[in-house]
Amino acid sequence: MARFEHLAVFVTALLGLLQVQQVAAGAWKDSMLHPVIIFPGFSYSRLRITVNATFAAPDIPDCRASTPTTFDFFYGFDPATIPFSEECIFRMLEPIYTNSSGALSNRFSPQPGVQVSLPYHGTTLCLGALPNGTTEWDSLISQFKARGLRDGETLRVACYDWRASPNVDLIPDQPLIPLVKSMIEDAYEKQNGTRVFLIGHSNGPVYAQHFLNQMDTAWKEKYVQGLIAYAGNWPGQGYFYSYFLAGLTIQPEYMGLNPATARSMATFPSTYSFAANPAIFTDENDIEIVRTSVRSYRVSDAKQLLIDAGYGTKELEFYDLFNGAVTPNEWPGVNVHEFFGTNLKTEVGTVYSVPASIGLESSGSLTRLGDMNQEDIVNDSTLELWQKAAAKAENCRFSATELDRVNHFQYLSQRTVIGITVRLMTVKRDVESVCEPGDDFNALLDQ
Ligand SMILES: *[C@@H]1O[C@H](CO)[C@@H](O)[C@H](O)[C@H]1NC(C)=O
Ligand SMILES: *[C@@H]1O[C@H](CO)[C@@H](O)[C@H](O)[C@H]1NC(C)=O
Ligand SMILES: *[C@@H]1O[C@H](CO)[C@@H](O)[C@H](O)[C@H]1NC(C)=O
Ligand SMILES: *[C@@H]1O[C@H](CO)[C@@H](O)[C@H](O)[C@H]1NC(C)=O
Ligand SMILES: CC(=O)N[C@H]1CO[C@H](CO)[C@@H](O)[C@@H]1O
Repeated sequence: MARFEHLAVFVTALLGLLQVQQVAAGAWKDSMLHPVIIFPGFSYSRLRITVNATFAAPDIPDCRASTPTTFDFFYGFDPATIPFSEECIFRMLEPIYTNSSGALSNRFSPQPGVQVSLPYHGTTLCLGALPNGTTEWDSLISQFKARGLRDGETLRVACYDWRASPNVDLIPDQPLIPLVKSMIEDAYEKQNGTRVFLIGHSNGPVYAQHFLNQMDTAWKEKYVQGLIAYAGNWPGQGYFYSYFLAGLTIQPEYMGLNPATARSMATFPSTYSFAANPAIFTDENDIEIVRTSVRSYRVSDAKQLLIDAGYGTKELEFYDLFNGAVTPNEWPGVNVHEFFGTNLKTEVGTVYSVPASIGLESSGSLTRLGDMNQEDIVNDSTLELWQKAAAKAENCRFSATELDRVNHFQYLSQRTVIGITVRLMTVKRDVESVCEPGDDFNALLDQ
Protein backbone atom coordinates (compact mmCIF):
# COMPACT_ATOMS: atom_id res chain seq x y z
CA MET A 1 0.00 0.00 0.00
CA ALA A 2 2.81 2.37 0.93
CA ARG A 3 4.26 1.79 -2.49
CA PHE A 4 1.13 3.06 -4.19
CA GLU A 5 0.82 6.05 -1.94
CA HIS A 6 4.38 6.83 -2.88
CA LEU A 7 3.55 6.50 -6.55
CA ALA A 8 0.48 8.70 -6.33
CA VAL A 9 2.48 11.44 -4.67
CA PHE A 10 5.25 10.97 -7.15
CA VAL A 11 2.88 11.22 -10.07
CA THR A 12 1.53 14.51 -8.83
CA ALA A 13 5.07 15.86 -8.61
CA LEU A 14 5.78 14.56 -12.10
CA LEU A 15 2.90 16.48 -13.66
CA GLY A 16 4.89 19.65 -14.06
CA LEU A 17 7.71 17.81 -15.80
CA LEU A 18 5.62 15.86 -18.22
CA GLN A 19 5.11 18.43 -20.88
CA VAL A 20 3.89 16.30 -23.72
CA GLN A 21 5.73 17.97 -26.52
CA GLN A 22 4.80 18.13 -30.14
CA VAL A 23 7.86 16.94 -31.96
CA ALA A 24 8.71 18.54 -35.26
CA ALA A 25 9.21 16.33 -38.30
CA GLY A 26 12.82 15.26 -38.50
CA ALA A 27 13.41 15.63 -34.78
CA TRP A 28 11.06 12.79 -33.79
CA LYS A 29 13.73 10.10 -33.86
CA ASP A 30 15.23 11.44 -30.66
CA SER A 31 12.02 10.66 -28.87
CA MET A 32 10.90 7.79 -31.06
CA LEU A 33 8.05 5.74 -29.67
CA HIS A 34 7.67 2.01 -29.78
CA PRO A 35 4.91 0.98 -32.19
CA VAL A 36 1.60 0.41 -30.42
CA ILE A 37 -1.39 -1.91 -30.62
CA ILE A 38 -4.51 -0.51 -28.91
CA PHE A 39 -7.13 -2.81 -27.34
CA PRO A 40 -10.29 -0.73 -26.76
CA GLY A 41 -12.82 -1.30 -23.97
CA PHE A 42 -16.10 -3.22 -24.11
CA SER A 43 -18.25 -2.16 -27.10
CA TYR A 44 -15.80 0.48 -28.38
CA SER A 45 -14.94 -1.67 -31.44
CA ARG A 46 -17.23 -1.31 -34.46
CA LEU A 47 -19.21 -4.44 -35.27
CA ARG A 48 -20.41 -4.32 -38.89
CA ILE A 49 -23.74 -6.07 -39.26
CA THR A 50 -25.26 -7.12 -42.58
CA VAL A 51 -28.79 -8.46 -42.28
CA ASN A 52 -31.13 -9.82 -44.97
CA ALA A 53 -34.62 -11.23 -45.30
CA THR A 54 -33.58 -14.62 -43.94
CA PHE A 55 -33.45 -13.02 -40.48
CA ALA A 56 -36.65 -12.25 -38.57
CA ALA A 57 -37.53 -11.64 -34.94
CA PRO A 58 -41.37 -11.78 -35.08
CA ASP A 59 -41.72 -10.82 -31.41
CA ILE A 60 -39.93 -7.48 -31.94
CA PRO A 61 -41.71 -4.78 -34.02
CA ASP A 62 -40.06 -4.12 -37.42
CA CYS A 63 -37.16 -6.42 -36.63
CA ARG A 64 -36.54 -7.70 -40.17
CA ALA A 65 -34.85 -6.40 -43.33
CA SER A 66 -36.67 -6.82 -46.65
CA THR A 67 -33.48 -5.88 -48.51
CA PRO A 68 -29.91 -6.54 -47.29
CA THR A 69 -28.94 -3.73 -44.90
CA THR A 70 -25.48 -2.93 -43.51
CA PHE A 71 -24.60 -0.74 -40.52
CA ASP A 72 -22.02 -0.43 -37.72
CA PHE A 73 -22.89 -0.93 -34.04
CA PHE A 74 -20.74 0.25 -31.09
CA TYR A 75 -20.87 2.34 -27.90
CA GLY A 76 -22.10 5.78 -28.89
CA PHE A 77 -23.81 4.68 -32.14
CA ASP A 78 -26.31 7.19 -33.47
CA PRO A 79 -29.77 5.54 -33.24
CA ALA A 80 -31.07 7.95 -35.91
CA THR A 81 -28.80 6.35 -38.53
CA ILE A 82 -29.92 2.74 -37.99
CA PRO A 83 -33.37 1.51 -39.06
CA PHE A 84 -33.67 -1.02 -36.21
CA SER A 85 -34.27 -0.74 -32.46
CA GLU A 86 -31.43 -1.52 -30.07
CA GLU A 87 -33.39 -4.57 -28.88
CA CYS A 88 -33.54 -5.80 -32.48
CA ILE A 89 -29.81 -5.21 -33.09
CA PHE A 90 -28.90 -7.15 -29.95
CA ARG A 91 -31.11 -10.00 -31.18
CA MET A 92 -29.25 -10.02 -34.53
CA LEU A 93 -25.99 -10.30 -32.60
CA GLU A 94 -27.01 -13.33 -30.53
CA PRO A 95 -24.62 -16.15 -31.36
CA ILE A 96 -26.30 -19.56 -31.66
CA TYR A 97 -24.64 -22.16 -29.44
CA THR A 98 -24.47 -25.83 -30.31
CA ASN A 99 -23.67 -28.02 -27.38
CA SER A 100 -20.87 -30.30 -28.48
CA SER A 101 -17.45 -31.28 -27.26
CA GLY A 102 -15.66 -29.55 -30.17
CA ALA A 103 -13.36 -26.52 -29.97
CA LEU A 104 -15.12 -23.67 -28.19
CA SER A 105 -15.06 -21.35 -31.22
CA ASN A 106 -16.63 -24.01 -33.46
CA ARG A 107 -19.68 -24.30 -31.27
CA PHE A 108 -21.05 -20.89 -32.26
CA SER A 109 -22.82 -19.78 -35.42
CA PRO A 110 -24.52 -16.50 -36.41
CA GLN A 111 -28.26 -15.90 -36.64
CA PRO A 112 -29.57 -16.98 -40.08
CA GLY A 113 -29.34 -14.01 -42.45
CA VAL A 114 -26.90 -12.08 -40.27
CA GLN A 115 -23.22 -11.51 -40.96
CA VAL A 116 -21.00 -9.80 -38.37
CA SER A 117 -17.49 -8.53 -39.08
CA LEU A 118 -14.86 -6.10 -37.76
CA PRO A 119 -14.46 -3.30 -40.34
CA TYR A 120 -11.26 -1.23 -40.79
CA HIS A 121 -9.44 -3.73 -38.58
CA GLY A 122 -6.00 -2.61 -37.45
CA THR A 123 -6.59 1.12 -38.03
CA THR A 124 -8.07 3.86 -35.83
CA LEU A 125 -11.20 3.84 -38.05
CA CYS A 126 -12.30 0.59 -36.42
CA LEU A 127 -13.02 2.52 -33.20
CA GLY A 128 -16.63 3.57 -32.89
CA ALA A 129 -16.96 7.38 -32.79
CA LEU A 130 -19.62 9.37 -30.95
CA PRO A 131 -22.11 11.27 -33.14
CA ASN A 132 -19.80 14.36 -32.88
CA GLY A 133 -16.99 12.31 -34.43
CA THR A 134 -14.80 11.94 -31.31
CA THR A 135 -13.45 8.78 -29.65
CA GLU A 136 -12.03 8.44 -26.16
CA TRP A 137 -8.63 7.57 -27.66
CA ASP A 138 -8.28 10.84 -29.63
CA SER A 139 -5.87 12.63 -27.25
CA LEU A 140 -3.51 9.66 -27.01
CA ILE A 141 -3.71 8.97 -30.72
CA SER A 142 -2.80 12.55 -31.61
CA GLN A 143 0.24 12.34 -29.29
CA PHE A 144 1.29 9.09 -30.95
CA LYS A 145 0.93 10.59 -34.42
CA ALA A 146 2.83 13.74 -33.40
CA ARG A 147 5.68 11.45 -32.41
CA GLY A 148 5.81 9.70 -35.74
CA LEU A 149 3.56 6.66 -35.35
CA ARG A 150 1.54 6.01 -38.49
CA ASP A 151 -2.10 4.90 -38.52
CA GLY A 152 -2.46 1.35 -39.84
CA GLU A 153 1.32 0.81 -39.80
CA THR A 154 3.01 1.49 -36.46
CA LEU A 155 -0.19 2.67 -34.74
CA ARG A 156 -2.74 -0.14 -34.84
CA VAL A 157 -6.07 -0.82 -33.20
CA ALA A 158 -6.87 -4.43 -32.34
CA CYS A 159 -10.63 -4.07 -32.58
CA TYR A 160 -12.27 -7.26 -31.36
CA ASP A 161 -15.67 -8.85 -31.12
CA TRP A 162 -16.84 -7.61 -27.72
CA ARG A 163 -19.52 -10.30 -27.52
CA ALA A 164 -16.71 -12.84 -27.27
CA SER A 165 -14.66 -13.86 -24.28
CA PRO A 166 -10.88 -13.54 -24.94
CA ASN A 167 -10.70 -17.34 -25.26
CA VAL A 168 -13.34 -17.73 -27.99
CA ASP A 169 -13.84 -16.41 -31.55
CA LEU A 170 -17.37 -15.75 -32.79
CA ILE A 171 -16.25 -14.41 -36.21
CA PRO A 172 -14.39 -17.32 -37.86
CA ASP A 173 -12.78 -15.13 -40.57
CA GLN A 174 -11.28 -12.72 -38.03
CA PRO A 175 -9.80 -14.75 -35.18
CA LEU A 176 -8.19 -12.66 -32.44
CA ILE A 177 -4.83 -14.40 -31.95
CA PRO A 178 -3.60 -14.65 -35.58
CA LEU A 179 -4.82 -11.11 -36.41
CA VAL A 180 -2.99 -9.58 -33.45
CA LYS A 181 0.13 -11.63 -34.13
CA SER A 182 0.43 -10.47 -37.73
CA MET A 183 -0.29 -6.85 -36.77
CA ILE A 184 2.51 -6.89 -34.19
CA GLU A 185 5.00 -8.46 -36.59
CA ASP A 186 4.07 -5.94 -39.28
CA ALA A 187 4.32 -2.91 -36.93
CA TYR A 188 7.70 -4.18 -35.71
CA GLU A 189 9.02 -4.42 -39.28
CA LYS A 190 7.64 -1.01 -40.23
CA GLN A 191 9.55 0.58 -37.32
CA ASN A 192 12.77 -1.14 -38.43
CA GLY A 193 12.70 -3.86 -35.79
CA THR A 194 11.41 -1.89 -32.79
CA ARG A 195 9.44 -3.89 -30.24
CA VAL A 196 5.74 -3.14 -29.88
CA PHE A 197 3.66 -1.97 -26.89
CA LEU A 198 0.22 -3.41 -26.21
CA ILE A 199 -2.06 -0.93 -24.46
CA GLY A 200 -5.71 -1.31 -23.56
CA HIS A 201 -8.66 0.09 -21.67
CA SER A 202 -11.00 -1.82 -19.32
CA ASN A 203 -11.77 -5.23 -20.90
CA GLY A 204 -9.20 -4.58 -23.67
CA PRO A 205 -6.02 -5.49 -21.74
CA VAL A 206 -7.55 -8.85 -20.81
CA TYR A 207 -7.65 -9.76 -24.53
CA ALA A 208 -4.05 -8.47 -24.88
CA GLN A 209 -2.84 -10.55 -21.93
CA HIS A 210 -4.63 -13.66 -23.20
CA PHE A 211 -2.90 -13.12 -26.55
CA LEU A 212 0.53 -12.82 -24.88
CA ASN A 213 -0.01 -16.03 -22.97
CA GLN A 214 -0.54 -17.88 -26.26
CA MET A 215 2.86 -16.75 -27.63
CA ASP A 216 6.18 -18.38 -26.78
CA THR A 217 8.95 -16.58 -24.90
CA ALA A 218 11.27 -16.21 -27.89
CA TRP A 219 8.53 -14.57 -29.96
CA LYS A 220 7.65 -12.14 -27.16
CA GLU A 221 11.29 -11.26 -26.55
CA LYS A 222 11.63 -10.40 -30.20
CA TYR A 223 8.41 -8.48 -30.74
CA VAL A 224 6.88 -7.15 -27.50
CA GLN A 225 8.09 -4.36 -25.24
CA GLY A 226 5.34 -4.15 -22.63
CA LEU A 227 1.67 -4.08 -21.67
CA ILE A 228 -0.08 -0.95 -20.36
CA ALA A 229 -3.55 -1.38 -18.88
CA TYR A 230 -5.98 1.44 -18.11
CA ALA A 231 -8.41 -0.07 -15.56
CA GLY A 232 -7.81 -3.64 -16.69
CA ASN A 233 -10.85 -5.74 -15.83
CA TRP A 234 -9.34 -9.07 -14.80
CA PRO A 235 -11.40 -9.70 -11.63
CA GLY A 236 -14.73 -8.86 -13.31
CA GLN A 237 -17.27 -6.31 -12.03
CA GLY A 238 -20.31 -6.77 -9.81
CA TYR A 239 -22.43 -4.64 -12.13
CA PHE A 240 -22.15 -7.09 -15.04
CA TYR A 241 -24.66 -9.34 -13.20
CA SER A 242 -27.29 -6.63 -13.67
CA TYR A 243 -27.09 -7.11 -17.44
CA PHE A 244 -28.62 -10.60 -17.07
CA LEU A 245 -31.77 -9.05 -15.54
CA ALA A 246 -31.92 -5.48 -16.77
CA GLY A 247 -29.92 -5.61 -20.05
CA LEU A 248 -27.62 -2.90 -21.39
CA THR A 249 -27.82 0.10 -23.68
CA ILE A 250 -24.78 1.36 -25.58
CA GLN A 251 -26.45 4.53 -26.86
CA PRO A 252 -24.28 7.64 -26.50
CA GLU A 253 -25.76 9.29 -23.45
CA TYR A 254 -24.81 6.76 -20.82
CA MET A 255 -23.86 3.13 -20.59
CA GLY A 256 -27.06 2.25 -18.76
CA LEU A 257 -29.64 -0.49 -18.68
CA ASN A 258 -32.14 -1.60 -21.34
CA PRO A 259 -34.31 -4.50 -20.07
CA ALA A 260 -35.25 -5.49 -23.63
CA THR A 261 -31.65 -6.61 -24.27
CA ALA A 262 -31.17 -8.77 -21.15
CA ARG A 263 -31.81 -12.12 -22.84
CA SER A 264 -29.38 -11.22 -25.65
CA MET A 265 -26.68 -10.16 -23.17
CA ALA A 266 -26.94 -13.65 -21.65
CA THR A 267 -25.95 -15.16 -25.03
CA PHE A 268 -22.64 -13.23 -25.15
CA PRO A 269 -19.63 -15.03 -23.61
CA SER A 270 -18.18 -11.65 -22.56
CA THR A 271 -21.06 -10.99 -20.14
CA TYR A 272 -19.91 -14.02 -18.12
CA SER A 273 -16.18 -13.30 -18.54
CA PHE A 274 -16.39 -9.80 -17.13
CA ALA A 275 -18.88 -10.44 -14.31
CA ALA A 276 -17.24 -10.49 -10.87
CA ASN A 277 -15.37 -13.76 -10.38
CA PRO A 278 -16.47 -15.49 -7.13
CA ALA A 279 -12.96 -16.94 -6.75
CA ILE A 280 -11.74 -13.34 -6.30
CA PHE A 281 -14.75 -11.67 -4.66
CA THR A 282 -14.47 -13.77 -1.48
CA ASP A 283 -15.14 -13.16 2.24
CA GLU A 284 -15.82 -9.47 2.89
CA ASN A 285 -15.52 -8.86 -0.86
CA ASP A 286 -18.40 -11.25 -1.56
CA ILE A 287 -20.57 -8.20 -2.21
CA GLU A 288 -24.29 -7.87 -2.79
CA ILE A 289 -24.91 -7.62 -6.56
CA VAL A 290 -28.70 -7.89 -6.79
CA ARG A 291 -31.48 -7.21 -4.25
CA THR A 292 -35.02 -8.28 -5.14
CA SER A 293 -38.34 -8.16 -3.26
CA VAL A 294 -37.66 -11.66 -1.93
CA ARG A 295 -33.91 -11.97 -1.41
CA SER A 296 -30.44 -10.60 -1.76
CA TYR A 297 -27.76 -12.13 -4.00
CA ARG A 298 -24.02 -11.94 -3.46
CA VAL A 299 -21.31 -12.80 -6.01
CA SER A 300 -21.18 -16.33 -4.56
CA ASP A 301 -24.93 -16.68 -5.37
CA ALA A 302 -24.40 -15.90 -9.08
CA LYS A 303 -25.61 -19.26 -10.36
CA GLN A 304 -28.69 -19.17 -8.11
CA LEU A 305 -29.42 -15.69 -9.47
CA LEU A 306 -29.32 -17.01 -13.05
CA ILE A 307 -31.60 -19.94 -12.10
CA ASP A 308 -34.08 -17.75 -10.18
CA ALA A 309 -34.22 -15.30 -13.09
CA GLY A 310 -35.27 -18.14 -15.39
CA TYR A 311 -32.05 -19.02 -17.19
CA GLY A 312 -31.27 -22.70 -17.83
CA THR A 313 -28.52 -25.24 -18.42
CA LYS A 314 -26.97 -23.29 -21.30
CA GLU A 315 -26.34 -20.18 -19.20
CA LEU A 316 -24.98 -22.23 -16.29
CA GLU A 317 -22.64 -23.96 -18.72
CA PHE A 318 -21.53 -20.56 -20.11
CA TYR A 319 -20.86 -19.38 -16.58
CA ASP A 320 -18.49 -22.32 -16.05
CA LEU A 321 -16.86 -21.89 -19.47
CA PHE A 322 -16.31 -18.14 -19.42
CA ASN A 323 -16.37 -16.62 -15.92
CA GLY A 324 -12.81 -16.09 -14.74
CA ALA A 325 -11.48 -17.71 -17.92
CA VAL A 326 -8.58 -15.25 -18.24
CA THR A 327 -6.72 -13.96 -15.17
CA PRO A 328 -3.13 -12.71 -14.76
CA ASN A 329 -2.12 -15.98 -13.04
CA GLU A 330 0.15 -16.59 -15.98
CA TRP A 331 2.74 -13.84 -16.19
CA PRO A 332 2.92 -12.65 -19.84
CA GLY A 333 6.71 -12.24 -19.78
CA VAL A 334 6.79 -8.49 -20.44
CA ASN A 335 6.67 -5.47 -18.13
CA VAL A 336 3.14 -4.49 -17.13
CA HIS A 337 1.85 -1.11 -15.95
CA GLU A 338 -1.68 -0.56 -14.63
CA PHE A 339 -3.52 2.76 -14.18
CA PHE A 340 -6.55 2.74 -11.90
CA GLY A 341 -9.04 5.39 -10.78
CA THR A 342 -10.35 5.56 -7.20
CA ASN A 343 -12.73 7.25 -4.77
CA LEU A 344 -15.71 7.91 -7.02
CA LYS A 345 -19.21 6.55 -6.38
CA THR A 346 -19.56 3.38 -8.45
CA GLU A 347 -22.56 1.13 -9.15
CA VAL A 348 -21.94 -2.51 -8.29
CA GLY A 349 -25.48 -3.85 -8.41
CA THR A 350 -29.20 -3.22 -8.80
CA VAL A 351 -32.38 -3.32 -6.70
CA TYR A 352 -35.75 -4.64 -7.91
CA SER A 353 -39.23 -4.38 -6.41
CA VAL A 354 -40.15 -7.86 -7.72
CA PRO A 355 -38.47 -11.31 -7.69
CA ALA A 356 -35.60 -11.98 -10.15
CA SER A 357 -36.57 -12.46 -13.78
CA ILE A 358 -35.33 -11.58 -17.26
CA GLY A 359 -36.05 -8.07 -18.56
CA LEU A 360 -36.68 -6.13 -15.34
CA GLU A 361 -36.63 -2.40 -14.73
CA SER A 362 -34.26 -1.68 -11.89
CA SER A 363 -35.60 0.47 -9.07
CA GLY A 364 -32.31 1.41 -7.48
CA SER A 365 -28.61 0.73 -7.32
CA LEU A 366 -26.03 -0.65 -4.91
CA THR A 367 -22.81 1.34 -4.79
CA ARG A 368 -19.24 1.36 -3.48
CA LEU A 369 -16.21 3.50 -4.23
CA GLY A 370 -14.27 2.97 -7.44
CA ASP A 371 -13.65 4.67 -10.80
CA MET A 372 -17.41 5.11 -11.48
CA ASN A 373 -17.45 1.88 -13.49
CA GLN A 374 -15.19 -0.56 -11.62
CA GLU A 375 -15.43 -0.91 -7.86
CA ASP A 376 -12.56 -0.84 -5.33
CA ILE A 377 -12.37 -4.66 -5.32
CA VAL A 378 -11.41 -4.56 -9.00
CA ASN A 379 -8.47 -2.18 -8.47
CA ASP A 380 -7.27 -3.86 -5.27
CA SER A 381 -7.48 -7.43 -6.55
CA THR A 382 -6.00 -6.51 -9.94
CA LEU A 383 -2.92 -5.19 -8.15
CA GLU A 384 -2.79 -8.24 -5.92
CA LEU A 385 -3.13 -10.68 -8.84
CA TRP A 386 -0.41 -8.97 -10.84
CA GLN A 387 1.97 -8.62 -7.91
CA LYS A 388 1.65 -12.34 -7.20
CA ALA A 389 2.24 -13.19 -10.87
CA ALA A 390 5.19 -10.79 -11.12
CA ALA A 391 6.82 -12.27 -8.03
CA LYS A 392 7.24 -15.50 -9.97
CA ALA A 393 8.87 -13.74 -12.94
CA GLU A 394 12.64 -13.42 -13.18
CA ASN A 395 13.16 -9.93 -14.49
CA CYS A 396 9.90 -8.40 -15.63
CA ARG A 397 8.14 -5.87 -13.45
CA PHE A 398 4.65 -4.84 -12.53
CA SER A 399 4.00 -1.20 -11.62
CA ALA A 400 0.89 0.92 -11.17
CA THR A 401 -0.40 4.46 -10.95
CA GLU A 402 -3.40 5.45 -8.83
CA LEU A 403 -5.57 8.19 -10.32
CA ASP A 404 -7.53 9.77 -7.49
CA ARG A 405 -11.12 10.59 -8.58
CA VAL A 406 -10.50 9.91 -12.24
CA ASN A 407 -13.61 8.54 -13.96
CA HIS A 408 -13.30 5.28 -15.92
CA PHE A 409 -14.29 6.93 -19.18
CA GLN A 410 -11.81 9.79 -18.86
CA TYR A 411 -8.50 8.02 -18.16
CA LEU A 412 -7.37 8.33 -21.73
CA SER A 413 -7.67 12.10 -21.93
CA GLN A 414 -5.90 12.76 -18.59
CA ARG A 415 -2.65 14.65 -18.87
CA THR A 416 -0.98 12.42 -16.24
CA VAL A 417 -1.99 9.27 -18.08
CA ILE A 418 -0.88 10.58 -21.47
CA GLY A 419 2.43 11.82 -20.03
CA ILE A 420 3.30 8.54 -18.32
CA THR A 421 2.18 6.50 -21.32
CA VAL A 422 4.38 8.49 -23.72
CA ARG A 423 7.27 8.26 -21.27
CA LEU A 424 6.94 4.49 -20.96
CA MET A 425 6.59 4.09 -24.71
CA THR A 426 9.66 6.14 -25.62
CA VAL A 427 12.42 3.99 -27.08
CA LYS A 428 15.44 3.65 -24.83
CA ARG A 429 18.20 2.69 -27.19
CA ASP A 430 20.53 1.21 -24.58
CA VAL A 431 18.06 -1.41 -23.38
CA GLU A 432 18.56 -4.74 -25.10
CA SER A 433 16.14 -7.19 -23.57
CA VAL A 434 12.45 -6.73 -22.82
CA CYS A 435 12.74 -7.32 -19.11
CA GLU A 436 16.19 -6.19 -18.09
CA PRO A 437 16.02 -4.55 -14.68
CA GLY A 438 17.04 -1.25 -16.27
CA ASP A 439 13.83 -1.42 -18.23
CA ASP A 440 11.69 -1.70 -15.13
CA PHE A 441 8.62 0.53 -15.47
CA ASN A 442 9.09 1.89 -11.93
CA ALA A 443 12.71 2.73 -12.70
CA LEU A 444 11.59 4.52 -15.84
CA LEU A 445 9.08 6.55 -13.89
CA ASP A 446 11.62 7.41 -11.23
CA GLN A 447 14.03 8.96 -13.71
C1 LIG B 1 -28.84 -13.93 -46.38
O1 LIG B 1 -27.72 -14.13 -45.51
C2 LIG B 1 -27.34 -15.47 -45.41
C3 LIG B 1 -26.27 -15.56 -44.33
O2 LIG B 1 -25.44 -14.47 -44.31
C4 LIG B 1 -26.86 -15.95 -46.75
O3 LIG B 1 -26.46 -17.29 -46.69
C5 LIG B 1 -27.99 -15.81 -47.75
O4 LIG B 1 -27.54 -16.15 -49.04
C6 LIG B 1 -28.53 -14.40 -47.76
N1 LIG B 1 -29.71 -14.34 -48.59
C7 LIG B 1 -29.97 -13.35 -49.44
C8 LIG B 1 -31.28 -13.43 -50.17
O5 LIG B 1 -29.18 -12.44 -49.61
C1 LIG C 1 -18.50 14.81 -28.08
O1 LIG C 1 -19.57 14.21 -27.37
C2 LIG C 1 -19.24 13.70 -26.09
C3 LIG C 1 -20.46 12.95 -25.54
O2 LIG C 1 -21.63 13.67 -25.72
C4 LIG C 1 -18.76 14.82 -25.19
O3 LIG C 1 -18.41 14.32 -23.92
C5 LIG C 1 -17.55 15.46 -25.84
O4 LIG C 1 -17.14 16.55 -25.06
C6 LIG C 1 -17.88 15.94 -27.24
N1 LIG C 1 -16.65 16.41 -27.85
C7 LIG C 1 -16.61 17.43 -28.68
C8 LIG C 1 -15.26 17.82 -29.21
O5 LIG C 1 -17.61 18.05 -29.00
C1 LIG D 1 14.00 2.50 -41.39
O1 LIG D 1 15.06 2.20 -42.27
C2 LIG D 1 14.93 2.82 -43.55
C3 LIG D 1 16.03 2.29 -44.45
O2 LIG D 1 17.26 2.29 -43.80
C4 LIG D 1 14.96 4.34 -43.38
O3 LIG D 1 14.77 4.95 -44.61
C5 LIG D 1 13.84 4.75 -42.44
O4 LIG D 1 13.91 6.12 -42.16
C6 LIG D 1 13.92 3.99 -41.12
N1 LIG D 1 12.71 4.26 -40.35
C7 LIG D 1 12.75 4.49 -39.04
C8 LIG D 1 11.42 4.68 -38.40
O5 LIG D 1 13.76 4.50 -38.38
C1 LIG E 1 -24.04 -30.00 -22.93
O1 LIG E 1 -23.49 -31.31 -22.88
C2 LIG E 1 -22.94 -31.66 -21.65
C3 LIG E 1 -22.28 -33.04 -21.80
O2 LIG E 1 -22.99 -33.84 -22.69
C4 LIG E 1 -24.02 -31.62 -20.58
O3 LIG E 1 -23.47 -31.92 -19.32
C5 LIG E 1 -24.64 -30.22 -20.55
O4 LIG E 1 -25.71 -30.16 -19.63
C6 LIG E 1 -25.16 -29.84 -21.92
N1 LIG E 1 -25.60 -28.45 -21.92
C7 LIG E 1 -26.73 -28.05 -22.49
C8 LIG E 1 -26.97 -26.58 -22.49
O5 LIG E 1 -27.54 -28.82 -22.98
C1 LIG F 1 -4.30 0.25 -3.76
C2 LIG F 1 -5.38 1.26 -3.98
O1 LIG F 1 -5.14 2.37 -4.38
N1 LIG F 1 -6.64 0.85 -3.70
C3 LIG F 1 -7.81 1.73 -3.88
C4 LIG F 1 -8.87 1.03 -4.71
O2 LIG F 1 -10.02 1.88 -4.78
C5 LIG F 1 -10.59 2.26 -3.52
C6 LIG F 1 -11.87 3.03 -3.78
O3 LIG F 1 -11.85 3.76 -4.96
C7 LIG F 1 -9.58 3.01 -2.69
O4 LIG F 1 -10.14 3.34 -1.43
C8 LIG F 1 -8.35 2.14 -2.52
O5 LIG F 1 -7.37 2.87 -1.83
